Amino acid sequence: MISRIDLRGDAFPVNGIDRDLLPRAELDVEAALEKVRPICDDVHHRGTAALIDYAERFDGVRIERVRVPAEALTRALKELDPAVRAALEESIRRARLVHREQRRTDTTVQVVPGGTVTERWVPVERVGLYVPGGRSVYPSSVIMNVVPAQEAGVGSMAVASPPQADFGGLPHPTILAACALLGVDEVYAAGGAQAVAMFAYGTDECRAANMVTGPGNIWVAAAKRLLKGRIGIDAEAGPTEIAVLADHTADPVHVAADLISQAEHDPLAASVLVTDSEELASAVEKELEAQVAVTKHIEDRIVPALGGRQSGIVLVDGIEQGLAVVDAYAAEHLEIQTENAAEVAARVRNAGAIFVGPYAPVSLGDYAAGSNHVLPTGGCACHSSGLSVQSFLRGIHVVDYTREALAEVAGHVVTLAEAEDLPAHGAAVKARFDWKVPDGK
Ligand code: HSO
Ligand code: ZN
Repeated sequence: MISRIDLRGDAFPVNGIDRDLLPRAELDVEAALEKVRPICDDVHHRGTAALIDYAERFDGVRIERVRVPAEALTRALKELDPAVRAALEESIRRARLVHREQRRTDTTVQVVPGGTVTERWVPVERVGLYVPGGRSVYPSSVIMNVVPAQEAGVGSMAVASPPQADFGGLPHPTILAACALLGVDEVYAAGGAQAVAMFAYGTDECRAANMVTGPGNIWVAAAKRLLKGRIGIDAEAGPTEIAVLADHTADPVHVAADLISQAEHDPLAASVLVTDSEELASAVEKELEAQVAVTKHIEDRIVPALGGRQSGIVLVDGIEQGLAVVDAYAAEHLEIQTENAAEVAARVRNAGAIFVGPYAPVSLGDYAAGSNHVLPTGGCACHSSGLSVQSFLRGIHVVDYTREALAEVAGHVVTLAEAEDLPAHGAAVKARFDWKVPDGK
């Protein structure tokens, strides 16, 4: 079901791992761009009317308005299963504990007497938070988007999630209940590229936002790529990924269960095991067969995900090589199931989130570790991090210099301005000190 990539012996590349050697989903966002462009333009020009038409076309339900009425939110919370409510509340509590600590304090550096630079952290004014609702419905993603935005101090936020035909054209009731629990009262029944366009351009119902965050399918990713600049984005977010770095000490039952857990999301989801133990590899292969047979979502998601070219078991000679592989892969989620797992984890450079040892499965992080589950995919973990309070803050430099402090460095500024052939830059400094304005040569 899952293929092997053997990098042992001479097969291990001496000049470092080329990412193309490793399994990864091919997601053609560029091709999707052409399809989402007219949709985004249409939302730009026709606003709510366009969103209503797309709800009918893509979500199979005719809606009258896109904004979810307040009563629907209150009702969803009232009717929420108490066990689900308790679990969501605990997830929120833990996420708040972690994200609260990410708040930044302004710093002022005195560069010279009379010359300071302050870094002031200012939250984005208004954000749109996208919560998928197609193949699966993720109230947990409401928490992972809303909590960091709230802890950052974002003043205005709106959630969008696809309308569901089974629920009278509203987003899924559990999504609505999660919004209500978090105190978010502005919710829209909009999905896909059209939801991103709604946040980017605004409509008569929904004021434009400065930024849109959250996971989504390829259409959401394409719309983010298309409208980036007009609106800020977090990341394009592709199908979910799990990599497990494991040695002979790992329990194959756990490893297989964790690989399946993320394969359950999507036929394009990636499950990768990196190990130096042939024995573990074989045991995991056996376990995968056994566990897949008795789970849900087998044919439509798990089998294609595990059997796809994006998944595989990578065999290496030792954990050193394993570390090189997982760094090159830069997984969204990386589990370390080895001897001295914490020490091995400390050496990892590239991962969206790292799960250490036998009792930190990715599912814990998906719901209730306190960590965020909106993480960089597709290898982007080598340059980006997951959603956090920081995602919603801008650090503004405030430059405050006295006459004396400027005078002290004026000569250097003028010299550099001249070196760059920008004499007017130098003149702006000279003008403050009765300096002769350059004659333009
Ligand atoms: N593993 C997904 C998040 C998620 N899992 C939501 C369950 N619900 C991407 O990190
Ligand atoms: Zn998950």
